[in-house]
Amino acid sequence: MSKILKVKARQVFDSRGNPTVEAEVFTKNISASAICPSGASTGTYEAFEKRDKNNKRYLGKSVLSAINLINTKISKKLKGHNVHNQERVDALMINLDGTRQKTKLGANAILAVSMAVKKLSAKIRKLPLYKTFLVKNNFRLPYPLMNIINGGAHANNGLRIQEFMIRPDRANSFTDAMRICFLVINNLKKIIKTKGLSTSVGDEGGFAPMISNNTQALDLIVLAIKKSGFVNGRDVTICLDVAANELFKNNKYSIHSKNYVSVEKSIREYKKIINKYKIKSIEDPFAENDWTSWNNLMKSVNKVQIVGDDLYVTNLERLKKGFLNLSSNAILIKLNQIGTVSETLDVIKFAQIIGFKTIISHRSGESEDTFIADLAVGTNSNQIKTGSLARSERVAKYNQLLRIEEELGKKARMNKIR
Ligand code: 2PG
Ligand code: MG
Repeated sequence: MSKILKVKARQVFDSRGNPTVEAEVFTKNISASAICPSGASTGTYEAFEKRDKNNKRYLGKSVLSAINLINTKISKKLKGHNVHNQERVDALMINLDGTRQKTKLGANAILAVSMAVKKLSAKIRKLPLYKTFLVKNNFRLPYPLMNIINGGAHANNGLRIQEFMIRPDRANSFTDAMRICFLVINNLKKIIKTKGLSTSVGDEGGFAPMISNNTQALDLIVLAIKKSGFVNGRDVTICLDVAANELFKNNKYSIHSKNYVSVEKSIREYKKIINKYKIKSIEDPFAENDWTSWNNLMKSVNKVQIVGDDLYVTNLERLKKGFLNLSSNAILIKLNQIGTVSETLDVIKFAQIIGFKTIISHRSGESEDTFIADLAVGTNSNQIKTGSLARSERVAKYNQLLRIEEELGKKARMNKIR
């Protein structure tokens, strides 16, 4: 048994330049650290992110109180416990906090420690991190859901939909998947340039041209796929994250244009773009409490992946409700929505038992930490969503997956997309 000696935290910065928590866990001879990410379009039911709202030195955004809690209360609580017993360590922190949404200690404090414990355990056992989750052999590489045009809360171009992504469905290796995405992105860049639009990127590395119409963005992507020599809907498919919480008012939605319209009309519009652009996946098509509309969409479409992000917030109770309500057929997994590694794994296990696809996801505020790349392989998750081929905090995850694929060698297999 390796005993935890202490936990130490420090304030570092995320990809948006905002303060975030890094925790370092120590045994006698060795330590490991992890950095907590942070979202912009967050769901109401997510675990609580603790920030020093009243401390103006960092405009209310510092995480010094969370760090102080790690250095004192959490460190004291975990001292002497077995670093290999992740569930016990996580339970100790959950109980120490004692609230439903981890408001006392902050999920950002708890998660950074939880991830660091997991990494330290792997390091001591001299195992690559991905080998320490659920899967013991027959590892599968996830399909990348690569975000290539940013809108919504992640850009300031006025695009209603937050993320326009591509998925290389016919790729037969992760290396191949990356090459396909690389080609489409480079062609998209050329097309955007020729139109006299800006090729600057948004928070997740996708282009953020000043267009405000969803179909304009979709047309650009279709063209880029074609220019790259691929068939849209077959080799490469278009996937969306609508983040509809942000587009919801008085039971109406402004998804397809600036006007707020009924759910029925929104579904009709969804069906039109699904058919026209051969869209294969839609995340958060409706708001987090609008269970009926989710179910209506599920009943109206065929062979489309419907993904719950803000709807489930990686929370087992909400996932169970969604399953019974037939709300979706896939779940987005974000560690900091729930706040510990153990609870995240419980959700993944349940989702896979009920036949939901699991998609491991980054946050819009990320860091150099590549934990989620290993998590995706270690849970045989079907897809990973971690931004575009731009911004090192996004590319770092893809690079880690390339390393894992190389290490698996002949044993490496892609997951099944269909
Ligand atoms: C999302 C995420 C990640 P954020 O909505 O899926 O892309 O965004 O981290 O801002 O919640
Ligand atoms: Mg989302």
